[in-house]
Amino acid sequence: MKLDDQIQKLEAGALARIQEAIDSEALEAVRVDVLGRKGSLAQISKDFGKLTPEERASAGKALNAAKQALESAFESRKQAFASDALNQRLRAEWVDLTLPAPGPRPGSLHPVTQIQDEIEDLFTSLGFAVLDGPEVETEYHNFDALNIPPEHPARDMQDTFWLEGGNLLRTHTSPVQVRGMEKLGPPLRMIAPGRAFRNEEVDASHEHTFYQVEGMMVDRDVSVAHLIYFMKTLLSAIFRREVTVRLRPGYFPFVEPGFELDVQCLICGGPGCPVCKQSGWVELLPCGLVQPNVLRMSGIDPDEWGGFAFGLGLTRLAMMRYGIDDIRLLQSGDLRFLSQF
Ligand code: FA5
Repeated sequence: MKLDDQIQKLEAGALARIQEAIDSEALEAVRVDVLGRKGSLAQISKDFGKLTPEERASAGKALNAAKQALESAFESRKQAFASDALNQRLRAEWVDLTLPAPGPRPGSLHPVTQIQDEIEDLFTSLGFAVLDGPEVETEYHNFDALNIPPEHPARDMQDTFWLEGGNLLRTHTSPVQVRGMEKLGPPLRMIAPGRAFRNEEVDASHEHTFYQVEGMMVDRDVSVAHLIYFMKTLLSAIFRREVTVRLRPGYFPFVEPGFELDVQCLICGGPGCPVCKQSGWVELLPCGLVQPNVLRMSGIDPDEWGGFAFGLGLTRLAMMRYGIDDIRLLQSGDLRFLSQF
């Protein structure tokens, strides 16, 4: 076969292979095979030496024409693959700019904050002031002024985080009673919600950091009847249903007589669970009539004035109200838990 004819045949075969290539890798393989340094066109040009000058001129022309035709066929096929790939990517990564933006994720108040707000609303409607006190307290306000002098065994009732310089992290909100009496004097109605800290083992119902609400009323002729009235009002406002409570004697040096108000465990309903330590009851609301020494130490004459005080376990109240069976969830920061409220 004449070299010109061979070139034409090679060109036709290569054009067909270019069209049949299924992707850019297959196309590149055909290009190397045909147009590469050791490709079929290069092989053919090796035979030019055997030709007459006329034949060589004609074959050279045919070779150049074939080379140009093949190069342009490669180029247009390559571009077709590139634009296919681009279209595919555009389809996959298409963004509808007309869609409305996702709205802000709504937050909600922490369950303890929700109940604290309700308690504040209730007591302000009953004429109580809402007071705040420092979390880093003096030994005097946390213990001495509450009739718990140094060496008093009642100091061991609350494991204390002592700080350098004799201060401490308050173990209860009761020091705010003292600050309230010092600042406002009698007659006095106040509550003080806030954090308390104890250096104790953490379990389903005990945290090292938890919330209490202190309450105090100082006036003339305050009796246990007043105390019970306010405790009942508080519990029915919070639970909005019948809850079983029991009142038993309780010892706190700053009240006399002192009581423990327990609520029947709303997690298990009574038979016992880890939250109520299998007892069926949860300590929620210790309270009592203010010990005369406490009034006296804050400059109030106990012969003229009397009072009641209580220290509600706010974190435990939140557990009872919402049926939370582990106190540690409340400060876990776990959004799966918190977003339920
Ligand atoms: C007191 O802290 C007294 N200051 C309360 C008081 C005030 C009595 C005024 C009389 C007059 P107590 O240690 O029992 O008492 O704690 C009060 C409440 O806080 C408990 O009933 C409980 O509900 C809650 N509490 C105590 N320790 C923890 C803890 N580690 N984790 C969660 N809640 C706790």
